[in-house]
Amino acid sequence: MDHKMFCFQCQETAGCKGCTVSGVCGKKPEVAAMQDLLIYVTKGLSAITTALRIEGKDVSRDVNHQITMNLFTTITNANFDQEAIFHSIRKTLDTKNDLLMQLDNKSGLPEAAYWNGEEAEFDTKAALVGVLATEDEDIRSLRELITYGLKGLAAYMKHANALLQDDEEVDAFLQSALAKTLDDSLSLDDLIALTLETGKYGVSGMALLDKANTEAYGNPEITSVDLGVRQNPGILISGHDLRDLEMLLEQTAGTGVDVYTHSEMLPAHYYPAFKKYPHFAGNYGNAWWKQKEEFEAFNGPILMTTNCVVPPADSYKDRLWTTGATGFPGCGHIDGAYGETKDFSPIIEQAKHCASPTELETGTITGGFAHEQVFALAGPVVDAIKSGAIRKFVVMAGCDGRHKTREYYKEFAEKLPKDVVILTAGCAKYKYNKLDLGEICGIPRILDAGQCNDSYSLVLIALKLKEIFGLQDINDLPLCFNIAWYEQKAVIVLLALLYLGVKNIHLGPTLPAFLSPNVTSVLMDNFGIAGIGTVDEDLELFFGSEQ
Ligand code: SF4
Ligand code: SF3
Repeated sequence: MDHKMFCFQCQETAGCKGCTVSGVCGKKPEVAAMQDLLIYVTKGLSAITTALRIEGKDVSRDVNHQITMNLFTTITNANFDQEAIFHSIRKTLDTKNDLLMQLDNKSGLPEAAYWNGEEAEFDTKAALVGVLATEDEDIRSLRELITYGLKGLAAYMKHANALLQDDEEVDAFLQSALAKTLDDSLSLDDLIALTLETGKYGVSGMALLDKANTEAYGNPEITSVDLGVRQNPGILISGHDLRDLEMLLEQTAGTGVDVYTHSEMLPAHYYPAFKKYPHFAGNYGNAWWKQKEEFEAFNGPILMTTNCVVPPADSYKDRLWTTGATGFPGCGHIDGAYGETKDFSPIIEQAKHCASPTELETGTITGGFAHEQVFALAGPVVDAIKSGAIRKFVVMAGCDGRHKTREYYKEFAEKLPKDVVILTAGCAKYKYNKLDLGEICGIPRILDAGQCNDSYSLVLIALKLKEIFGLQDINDLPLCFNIAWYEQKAVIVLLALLYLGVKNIHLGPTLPAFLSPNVTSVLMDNFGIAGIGTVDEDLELFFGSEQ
């Protein structure tokens, strides 16, 4: 079948409008179609689980996990494997049929709850249920904004689940909100309220993940991370899943194979629990979008635990492995159910026959400024603010990406007034984390809290400062937000910030294509959301003309 696609969920969408022929990310139309259908049946399943809860019936943990896994699978740069997505649809239809039979009152269920097509019908159905199935552009915009936020939330829940932490209340909300995106009776105002409620649960999801990570691995602490390489062969681990890293470190211990982090796995070095592994070597390379050249040079196997996968070159495709929600056709995939120990031995065996990594750079970078570590530094930080040595903080969290316009963030960091400190989290930091921006009273001018989900740490830090300074409103702090976004995890971070009442967030390098003009106006009028201008204009806007 000839596939037409429409996807506009990420910042790099074609022409800032939508990918219609093939994804800029490399997603093919047939994969996009299966992702659309997977979202549709997952929404149908969520309508059933929501109705079951209303009848006072339990929804199992496995079903909650199936739903979050389905959403995670459709995040930008997670899964390019049509077969794998096809199986997830099949499995979801089976679960849906089982649960439908348990429901007494089926009135009011959407068509997606009933649809149970044969595999031969998947393509035809997919073409009818994509983003454009909602005709009104404002309703579509809000439905997608909510859905993308829920995808980000699902990803964070999945990471917490991997550490055996669950929150039924978050799953119940996530499913009811998914179901509501199919409900034609909801008005624009209802959907705006649901958007903010999604942000509220975004905070809960990030809090759960923070608890899961810190209970399992300790509180991040200031750490200097090596950027160079050693002599042994290595395995490069990328993505966000710390439990996968732990299993890999356990299984590589004593094998003569070193483990290096890549992109969003860098902050793993900040956790005390991972410091006990002498073969945990350092961080290799940069943000996700440079992986073609960097994975080539690494020489050993690469394990992608989550987004962002870039479709690999043939030269290293046999060294690229996926696990969890990720997948790429032709690459090895390591399975592992909830609570199971994954078997990474095929990757370790492959590594033993590979050359050691080619050195890309040398030196170190410093990070680990998550909430507890910054609270421990509260005295000097508060003194520096009171004395005027630190004039302002700028939150530059979020995502990196390949587009040239993102050079803005490097230049912005370089030109910042010398009394301004950057708070960061997520892979956005790779635009400036290797610059020497110096220190203020011993406090580095770039404070990296960790992964994108650790934006939660930045919020806790802001709330602590608010308390210390006795302020009523978070917006009265000497703090501004200049956030870079790319995929749907950044959407839930943004919604969480809006829910917490943060105003005047600047979002770049472009505003999301899925925000219609009217929805954009609502966000601008109520929250002061804005795009970015030139570096000089924005520096003046944030810090005044004297800078
Ligand atoms: Fe296009 Fe982004 Fe969708 Fe990929 S995820 S198809 S680049 S909008
Ligand atoms: Fe980066 Fe993909 Fe978003 Fe977790 S790894 S921040 S883009």
